[in-house]
Amino acid sequence: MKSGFENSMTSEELMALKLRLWQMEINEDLKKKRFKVPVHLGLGTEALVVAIASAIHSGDNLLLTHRNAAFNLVLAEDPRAVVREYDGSDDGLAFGQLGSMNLVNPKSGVVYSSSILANNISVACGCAYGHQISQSQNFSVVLTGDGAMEEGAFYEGLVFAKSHQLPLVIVVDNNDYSMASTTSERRCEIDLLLFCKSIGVDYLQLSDNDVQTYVTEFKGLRDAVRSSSSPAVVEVKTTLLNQHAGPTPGWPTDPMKVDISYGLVIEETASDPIFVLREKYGFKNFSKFETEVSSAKLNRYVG
Ligand SMILES: Cc1ncc(C[n+]2csc(CCOP(=O)(O)OP(=O)(O)O)c2C)c(N)n1
Ligand SMILES: [Mg+2]
Repeated sequence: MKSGFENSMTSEELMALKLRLWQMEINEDLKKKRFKVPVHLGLGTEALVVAIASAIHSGDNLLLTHRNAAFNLVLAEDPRAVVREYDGSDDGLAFGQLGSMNLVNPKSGVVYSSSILANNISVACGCAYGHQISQSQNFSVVLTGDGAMEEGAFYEGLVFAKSHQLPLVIVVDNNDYSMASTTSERRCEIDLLLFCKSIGVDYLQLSDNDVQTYVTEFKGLRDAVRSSSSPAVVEVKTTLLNQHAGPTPGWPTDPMKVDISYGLVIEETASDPIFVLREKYGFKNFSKFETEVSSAKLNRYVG
């Protein structure tokens, strides 16, 4: 819904725009088969990613999945170091040694990323246990997906975290897809609210793709988890606007089309957090912000 066309975006909203731009630039690189590693972009997850990045403090731990590109782009001191990592360059974020799916950046809080579904949840429990034992004021955030939550480690981790009252937030990025299958094609529904309730874990669902709402919620969650000394689950409904991995479109007749020359909005629905921003600020203001962030281009795309 339009809210009166404010004149300036918040820093987090501008960051979401930049993140969209960077991911679209990388998508153009992927179309040209630039990288030897498979990159899992998160077009459509910008609100979630920026909110988590803005909520974590120094000393907090962030544990990611194969779909870590957007997080690493936002959290790196220089997002170009992420691209250099995909190039396998020794001046990449991890000296060209980690590539994409396992990319970490401990300086920014990204202590672990795993391509093995749900294995990061067990590791996150260890991190949160560490905060508790050392009596630090930090917490840990672990990302998982609607596919990864089918793994046993998801349930074991949640029960362990609750049993030990760990300062841990488990974020389910629910895009309704695990590779090419939708949730209903592969399993029964899992009512996460009910499951969390059954073991006394707080549950929150986010779905409106509004960057600022997500920022407020994640910042509040950090305080809540720290003060209650109890884990929480956040299920975020997202729409992945790119293919599982690699370029979009992925083949000549692919119905999903992403092209940087069309501008930063990919889908004109509330499924696209960048469209939500355009609705909030109005077309004219949005075009101004789009121009403003173009100076932050990774400069790798030659049109
Ligand atoms: C234990 C394990 N099983 C299977 C795979 C193969 N695999 C890689 S990504 C993926 C889909 C994951 O879906 P989801 O957790 O929803 O994340 P999304 O890709 O949608 O972000 C699968 C099945 C794997 N990496 N690890
Ligand atoms: Mg998924």
